[in-house]
Amino acid sequence: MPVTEVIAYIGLGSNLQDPRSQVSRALQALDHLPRTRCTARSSLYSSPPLGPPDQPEYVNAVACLATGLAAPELLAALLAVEQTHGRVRNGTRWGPRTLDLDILTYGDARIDSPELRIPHPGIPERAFVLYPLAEIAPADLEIRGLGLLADSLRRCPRGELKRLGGDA
Ligand code: A4P
Ligand code: MG
Repeated sequence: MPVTEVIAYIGLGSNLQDPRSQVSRALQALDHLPRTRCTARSSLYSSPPLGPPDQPEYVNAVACLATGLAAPELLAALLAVEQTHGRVRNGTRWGPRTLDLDILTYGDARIDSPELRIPHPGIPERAFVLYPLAEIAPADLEIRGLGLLADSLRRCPRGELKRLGGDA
């Protein structure tokens, strides 16, 4: 048994090969990571692509994990889940993908290496992260170096983000 568990929020995104199913299955996979429990899942959301516009809409969600994995171990486990979902990296930044799993926060850790940046720097301006995160996070969640989630949310219009019906 791990001595301490850390709360980590994970952003999920997909825009290829039945994105809804990719995200739903990935949410289940997160609950099966070693020394990890998924304690909350947001609804699924659809949003237009951030980045190159000539790609399909995304399905996004956020999950809350209680994990005994160290941050680099968690990243390795998430990359392995992406692989089982057929993720192919062709070098295009923000290009289409079957599954993307980002560590948004890991406790109150701040990590700044090329392999791992925590908190994820895109959080404050991404409606597809902020709104699902706010669905499952405490109202007063503070993100290290970025401030209160509630403040980011107020500054970020919902835009074309849509909550999808049905089960995650
Ligand atoms: N990496 C560094 N920090 C992290 C972190 N906190 N979590 C490294 C996960 N990975 C992290 O990622 C490249 C490397 O980032 C990883 O190997 C890891 O070591 P990648 O997934 O191959 O590249 P990427 O995702 O194309 O680039 P990037 O900059 O991570 O993009 P984002 O921020 O993940 O954004 N539009 C909509 N509507 N919805 C989306 O979900 N997602 C993206 C990707 C773009 N547009 C989108 C969406
Ligand atoms: Mg990514």
